[in-house]
Amino acid sequence: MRAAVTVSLIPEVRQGPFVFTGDLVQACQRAAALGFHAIELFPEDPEAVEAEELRQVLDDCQLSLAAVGTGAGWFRHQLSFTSSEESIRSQAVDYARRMMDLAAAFSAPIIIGAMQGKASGGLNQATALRYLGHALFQLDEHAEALGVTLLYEPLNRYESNLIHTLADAATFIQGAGLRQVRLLADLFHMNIEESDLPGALRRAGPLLGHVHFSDSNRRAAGWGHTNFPPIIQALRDIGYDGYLSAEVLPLPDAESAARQAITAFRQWVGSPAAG
Ligand SMILES: [Mn+2]
Repeated sequence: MRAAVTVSLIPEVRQGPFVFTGDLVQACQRAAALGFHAIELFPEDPEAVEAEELRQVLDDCQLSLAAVGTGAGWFRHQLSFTSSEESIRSQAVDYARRMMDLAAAFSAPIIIGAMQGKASGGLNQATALRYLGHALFQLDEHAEALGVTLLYEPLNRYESNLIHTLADAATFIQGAGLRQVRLLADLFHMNIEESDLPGALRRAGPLLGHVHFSDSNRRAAGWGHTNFPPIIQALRDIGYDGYLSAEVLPLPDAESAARQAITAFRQWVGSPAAG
């Protein structure tokens, strides 16, 4: 397992669970200095990031790109896969595809979180899920062509009303015949929705593709009341070898949150070689 930290370039969501915000070069330098292996990037838009510039910064800092978030599609453009308007749904898929093109240049997956939307405005749950399945199916095909996976993140009940648990997400993914989609297990959302975190991770098994390494209060691991050792043990037991990515609030400040996240990683996971 390897340690990643979130970097947001989206001006609209400075209040979000992003450790570093604003300046990509500075963020990468801090992430590397603290010992992270990778960053998880939330670009302003797919075209706002020059792939060559990003590659240069990552190379200079000896960092990998763990994943690329698509949240700006919703926060900046209100694009959602479950909009009641067909044109918005298709723009949303197009936006995510372009983000995937950027991420695939680094063999990184994109994350589908906020863009999944919710059943609202007269749209019922069954229809919303059908729209979501249709969007993911189109992205699944694009991912297969590019040779990458994509990550679907179940959100807690206060953020979406579609799918809340890893088990329901796995059923949905398998039922829709999606081949490139993996589960993103966010330990903060899971703390609200799951009855047994290690058990849910074990059942996710090989479908698990990414972990948001966050405590119960969305602060850095170790600064809430989540019991991490059994969670790490479950990840080891299923042979998970992906990222633990610190998607946490920058509290009391970005540097302290990042330092605590990597300290917790070293305490509970150890060196990357110990996996
Ligand atoms: Mn998350």
